[in-house]
Amino acid sequence: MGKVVQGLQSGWFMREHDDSTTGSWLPVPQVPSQVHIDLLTNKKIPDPFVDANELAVKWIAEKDWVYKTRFITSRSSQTVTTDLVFHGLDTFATVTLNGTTILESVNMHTSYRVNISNLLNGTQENDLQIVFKSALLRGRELIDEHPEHTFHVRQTEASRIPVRKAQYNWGWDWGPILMTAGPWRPVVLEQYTARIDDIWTQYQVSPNLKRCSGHLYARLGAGVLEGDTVVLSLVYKDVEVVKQTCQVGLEGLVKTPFLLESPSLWYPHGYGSPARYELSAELFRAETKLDSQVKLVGIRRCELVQEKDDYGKSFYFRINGVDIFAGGSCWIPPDSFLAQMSKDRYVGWMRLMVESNQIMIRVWGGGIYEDDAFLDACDEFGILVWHDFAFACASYPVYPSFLTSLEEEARQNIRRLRSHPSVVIWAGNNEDYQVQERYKLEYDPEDTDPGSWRTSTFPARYIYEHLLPKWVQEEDPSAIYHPGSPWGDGKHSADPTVGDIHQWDIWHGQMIRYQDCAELSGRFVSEFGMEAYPHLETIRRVITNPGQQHPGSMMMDFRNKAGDHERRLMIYVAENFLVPSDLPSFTHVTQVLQAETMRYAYKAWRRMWGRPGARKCGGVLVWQLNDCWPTMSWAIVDYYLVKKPAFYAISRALRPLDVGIARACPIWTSGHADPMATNSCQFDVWISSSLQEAAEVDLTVKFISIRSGELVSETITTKILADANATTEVLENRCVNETQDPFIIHAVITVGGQVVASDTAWPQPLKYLDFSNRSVKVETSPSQDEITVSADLPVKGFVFEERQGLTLSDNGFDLVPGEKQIIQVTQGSISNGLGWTYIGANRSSEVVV
Ligand code: BMA
Repeated sequence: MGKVVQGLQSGWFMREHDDSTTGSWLPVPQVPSQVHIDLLTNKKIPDPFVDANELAVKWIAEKDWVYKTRFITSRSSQTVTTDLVFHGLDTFATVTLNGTTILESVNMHTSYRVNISNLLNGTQENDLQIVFKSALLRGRELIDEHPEHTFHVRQTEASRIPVRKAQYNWGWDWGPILMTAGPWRPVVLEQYTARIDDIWTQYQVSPNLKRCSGHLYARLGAGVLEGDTVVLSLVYKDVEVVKQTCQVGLEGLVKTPFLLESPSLWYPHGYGSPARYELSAELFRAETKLDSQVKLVGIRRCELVQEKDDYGKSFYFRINGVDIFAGGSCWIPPDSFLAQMSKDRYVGWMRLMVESNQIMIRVWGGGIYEDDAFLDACDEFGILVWHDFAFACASYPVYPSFLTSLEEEARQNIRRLRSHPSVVIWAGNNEDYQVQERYKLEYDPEDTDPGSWRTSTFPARYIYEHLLPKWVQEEDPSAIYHPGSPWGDGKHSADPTVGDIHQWDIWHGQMIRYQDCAELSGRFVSEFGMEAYPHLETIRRVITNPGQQHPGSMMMDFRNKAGDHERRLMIYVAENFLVPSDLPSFTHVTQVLQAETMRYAYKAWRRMWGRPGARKCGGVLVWQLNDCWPTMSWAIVDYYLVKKPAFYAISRALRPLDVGIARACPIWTSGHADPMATNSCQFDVWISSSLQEAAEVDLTVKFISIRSGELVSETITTKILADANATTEVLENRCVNETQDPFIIHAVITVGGQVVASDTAWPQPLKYLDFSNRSVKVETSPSQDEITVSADLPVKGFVFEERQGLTLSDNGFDLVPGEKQIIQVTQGSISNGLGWTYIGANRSSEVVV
C-alpha cells in the first residue's frame, strides 16, 4: 500500500493552559500557527504591531498555552504504520495523544516524527493536544540550573541563550519582544507500509566543468524489508540521465554512482541559468510502489577562495570557475510571527534580490533555519545563500542536554539544506566571537585541543570549531564551513586582512562618516548598515495618533529599537543635512542618508574587487534587507515590502557594468568649513564589471555648477576597454580648475551608444549647498504608467513617496540638467497622486504627480 499524507491544518482550538485569561477554547483558523496570531483573530488582544501594543501583549510570554484537535485515521491495519510528524513546535512542547504523552520537545529548529500506530482509537476520533510551556520562564530556570556557565549576552536578556528557539523572539535592536509559542510549522499524519526518509546527492564537478561524478542516495525509514528495491533517477528536462534499481540492504541506505558528461550547471543570476535536475526515488516491494520522493537539485562547483595575497588572505566565492563579487544583503526572520509567512511573501522578497542585482543573501544566526519556500526561491532565482547556524551575540553553553538537542537540530537542517544549490556556505554563529573578545573569554588560537576549549570560559568554541564542522563534514562533505560571522583564522574578528568582518564603525562604534567607507573595507564585509525611516504610509499605519507622528515622539522612539538611535541618527543627519523637524522631511533626509551610505559603501568596496590575484574585497552584504515588523531600522525594504531609496542605490552600484566616482572630502580632514575645502576638486573614476568579457565603453565626465547648471570645466570624454569581471581604473587623482562655484562631477558610461550607468559626486556635506530654484518637472504619461522627471539645475535625492503595492522602476535618484529620468509604474496605480520631494525642496506644499 502506498503512503498517505494528511496535513492536520484545520479543526484546531487553543487557549491559555490554566484557562484564566482566555476563557473557553478559541477556534484556530489554521495550523501552522502561533498564539499571538490566534489571540488576535479571536479579538483577545490588540494588534501587537500597532502603537505600543507590544507592551499590552507582554503577558503572553509568561503563560503556558495549549492547542488541541481531533482526527480520524483513514486506514489502520497490522501492516500499516501511522506517524505524526511535527515539522516545528515552538518550543517546550508536551504532546499527548488520547491521553498518552507521545513527545516532549525542547527545540524549535527540529522536526519530530512519532510512531502512533499503537495509540489510535480504531475508527473513532483521536484527541491530540500540545501544551507549550513559557519559553521565557523556562529559559530563566535553565540559567539557574547551570551555574557552571556564565551566560554572557549582548542584545536582550540572557534567558534566550539556553533555549533553542529563534533568538530574536526575546527582542533585538530592530525587533519587538514577542515571545511566540505554538505549532509554527505543519503537523502531518503519515500512513505507510514502508517509507523513504530522505534523498540527496553528493558529487564533484571537474575543474574544467566537463564532468560531474558522484552518487545519488536514499535513506529508508520504517517498514522497509531486505529485498525491497529502490529506483533512483536523475532527470534533466524530461530526459532520464541516471536510472538505477538498487536492492535495499540491512543498513537502510541505498546509493548509486553516476557520471554526467557536460552537466547542466546551476548558476547564480547574471552568470547563467539556475539549471536544476529532478532527483527521485521510488520504493517497491515486488511490483507495488510503497513510497516515492522527488526533489529539485542543482549541480555546481563552489569554492571559497582563501589565498595569501598582498592584502593578507582573500575571501571570495568562485562558482563554476567564475569569481563572483557577492554583493547582497543580510536577512532577518521576515515576521515576528513566522507561522503567518506565506510562500508568496518569500517569493516576493527573493524577487527583490534579483531586481536589485543582489547576488547573495545571508541568513543571520539570531533567527531560524530558513523555510523551504525561501530556499526554493533562492534556487530558482539563482541567489547565493550564506547560512549562519542559529546562534547570535552570546556565549552559549555546552552542557550535555544542550549539545544533544543541538546535534539533532544541526544534522536535520544540514540534511534539509544540502540539496539546495543556492546554499554555498555555513557559518557557525553571528558575532559570538565578539562576545568572547568583549568579555575577554579564554581563546588561544594556538590551542588545538577541542577538549580544553570545552572547559574554557568560552566553551562554545567547541561547538563552532569542533562539533559543527564535524557534523557538516559528515552530512554534506562538499559543503563550505566558516566558524563564525565574522571570523578570520582566530585573529581579532575585526581584522580587515582575513576572513569576513562586520563593519559597524559606521553607525555603531566610532560612528565614522560614511564618506570614509573606502578606509573601512575588509576581505568580505558581511555586515554594515545605516538606519532610515520607512515611507510615511508605513509609519502612519502603525503610529495611529497624529500627535505622535513626528521625530522624537515617544511612540517613534518606542518603535525604533536600536540602542542610542536618537543620538546616532541625529548625528549623521545633522552632519549632512539641515535638520528638519516635520515627519515627511525628516523621513526623507534619513532615507537619502541611508541611500548615500549605500552608494559610498557598495561603490568603494566593489571597486576593491580588483582583479584576479588582487581581490581585496570579495563581497558586501548590507545589514539588513528586511524587517520583522513595521519599524525604523537598517532595513532597505520595510515589513510591507515597500522599498526605501537605499534599495535602488544598491541596485545601481551592483549593475553588471557600473561607473564610480570617488571625490575627496577635505573639509573633515582640514576641520575648516571653508568653501574651497567643501568644493573639493580631486577625484577618481573607475568602472566595475561583472561581465565575463571585456566591454568597450565610452565615458563622459562633466563638471556642472550647482548654482547655474553651467559647465565649470571642460568635459572629459574617453574610450575604455573595461576588463571582464574586474575593476578598471580610468582617472586617478584628477583635479579640475578650482572654483568657488560648487559643482557636481557627473560620469556617464555608454556601450554601443546606450547609457548603461552613471554616477554623480557632490561636494560634501550636502547641507552647505544652495538648492533653490531647481525647477523640477514631474510629468505623467496619459496612461499613468510612466513618469518623466527633469530639472534645470542639479538635484540631490529626488524621492517618490512609495507605498504598499506600488512598484516603480527607480527611485531615490539625482537629477542632472539635460537628462530626463523616466520611471515605469510596473504595479499599482498612481491615479490618487504620488508625493515626491528632493533635498532642499519646499515641503510646505505637499507635491504630488
Ligand atoms: C549586527 C547584527 C545584529 C544587529 C545589527 C545591528 O551586529 O549581527 O545582531 O541587529 O548588528 O546592530
